[in-house]
Amino acid sequence: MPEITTAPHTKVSPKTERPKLHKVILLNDDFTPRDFVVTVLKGEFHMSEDQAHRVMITAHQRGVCVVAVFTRDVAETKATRATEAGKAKGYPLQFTTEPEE
Ligand code: TYC
Repeated sequence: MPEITTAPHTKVSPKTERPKLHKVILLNDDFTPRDFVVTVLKGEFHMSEDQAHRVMITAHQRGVCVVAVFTRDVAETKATRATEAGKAKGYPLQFTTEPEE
């Protein structure tokens, strides 16, 4: 009987690592009008009226709400643009980003 020797299995490592996703987080404040928050969410994050209203109310009631996740660059750009939209109207509206675990 001929003996068959097989080469040891080598671990295949993926060539491209998946980029870590970053959360965009909406922070509540006491001054920004609710309707304005909804408008920004719809404009910058392409949400429906219903989705945007839900996210706004969650931040209003709990202090913060995760809006969406993106690659780091996109998350930071969107958070900056949305925060600037509030600033342009004199509102303290804030969006921040945080890496996902
Ligand atoms: N708390 C604000 C108000 O009562 C509305 C608001 C909701 C502001 C969510 C920011 O992320 C926010 N006018």
